[in-house]
Amino acid sequence: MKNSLSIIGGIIIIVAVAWFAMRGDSDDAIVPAPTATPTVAPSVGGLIQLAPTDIPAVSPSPEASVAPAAVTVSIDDEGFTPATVTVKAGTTVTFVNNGQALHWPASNPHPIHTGLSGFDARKGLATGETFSFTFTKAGTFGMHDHLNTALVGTIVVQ
Ligand SMILES: [Cu+2]
Repeated sequence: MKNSLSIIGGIIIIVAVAWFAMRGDSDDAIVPAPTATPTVAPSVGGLIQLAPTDIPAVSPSPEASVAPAAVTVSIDDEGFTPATVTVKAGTTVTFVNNGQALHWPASNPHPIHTGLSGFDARKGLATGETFSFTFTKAGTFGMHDHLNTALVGTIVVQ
């Protein structure tokens, strides 16, 4: 009993001394401490310098893959090929008669052809003959063979 009391008393004394000592240390350390913690972050610069190795290879010019500004559409006795043509505004489309009969490509509606002003061959094309039209107005335009209205197609201008 006496031993345990003295042990407890010793512990209390040690703790008290330690607390007092630490308190004293911290009081003394308050002045120098702030100067030790500030600005420490220049190592980030090292990471930034690693970045150049990640630069990808030079990519091919996207302009190189732009669709040609001239497209040919065949009209024969079966119809338009292709029946649906998608072009960018400003594209000139040349219609060529690859059939035996006369073919007359024109804008819908038949027979007035007012869907797209100017898109009208104004005559039947003989075999091998062509009619060209430059599509400048964006939209979707129906077309047909004015001499055989069963032959139809679509021009999509983007
Ligand atoms: Cu017509």
